[in-house]
Amino acid sequence: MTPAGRPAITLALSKGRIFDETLPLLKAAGVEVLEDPEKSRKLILATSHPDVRVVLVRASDVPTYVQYGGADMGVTGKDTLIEHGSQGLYQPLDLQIAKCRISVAVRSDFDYATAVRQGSRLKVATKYVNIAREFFATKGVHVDLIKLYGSMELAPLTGLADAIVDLVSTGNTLKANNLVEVERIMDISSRLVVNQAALKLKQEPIRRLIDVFERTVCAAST
Ligand code: PRT
Ligand code: MG
Repeated sequence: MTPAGRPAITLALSKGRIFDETLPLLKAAGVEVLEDPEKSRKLILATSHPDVRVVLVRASDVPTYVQYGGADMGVTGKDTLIEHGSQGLYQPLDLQIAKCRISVAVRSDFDYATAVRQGSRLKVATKYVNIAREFFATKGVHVDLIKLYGSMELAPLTGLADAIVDLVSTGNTLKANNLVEVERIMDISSRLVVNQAALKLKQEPIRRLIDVFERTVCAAST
């Protein structure tokens, strides 16, 4: 509760692109974050709105925080939601931010099409094992999945894997590492997620934020 007796709202964000791209939406709702996460070491950031605070968590931890009520709301990539599962999360809005795609990439000298046609078993390194498993199963391609937590681009260069499943935005990282995108699995953007109990208990302030975000997203896309 705030000193005024109103329910406070905690919003979980991850540092970097999600934080940066959520700021204009907050601003439209009259909420300014009072500290720069790149400069401060604080994990709880006050805002200009006495009832709203921001907590900084790892991108892949946002759904967990919101699911268990450590935060009332959060912003998280569709990739993270699919990989993590979205049980118990209300997803009212696609915010159309932090856009990218999830793709399959291989070394430019690797003949992916022939390997697939011949039914070869592929070694695939990824952070997104569930998305990759589902994609290759649907395609009827046999894969050995290798779970990594970062720098996926390195795997084909070192012989750890034939292919990677990773996020691509400009494609510059692939190009710099002599990799090529051979399949586009799905387009990704970030969603607003809300704890279902919080939505009932703090309905009014949460609805108000959702409404402003929705209007701002709509205005930006027209
Ligand atoms: O970095 P950390 O391990 O802490 O966590 P994270 O990688 O999960 O977080 P973060 O902040 O990097 O990404 C959060 C979310 O942003 C992701 O879950 C996506 O929904 C979204 N997003 C949008 C992206 C990108 N674009 C993106 N380009 N996330 C990661 N990337 C990576 C990409 O994988 C590549 O390695 O950025 C690199 C550069 O991409 P190019 O193609 O522009 O060169
Ligand atoms: Mg990252």
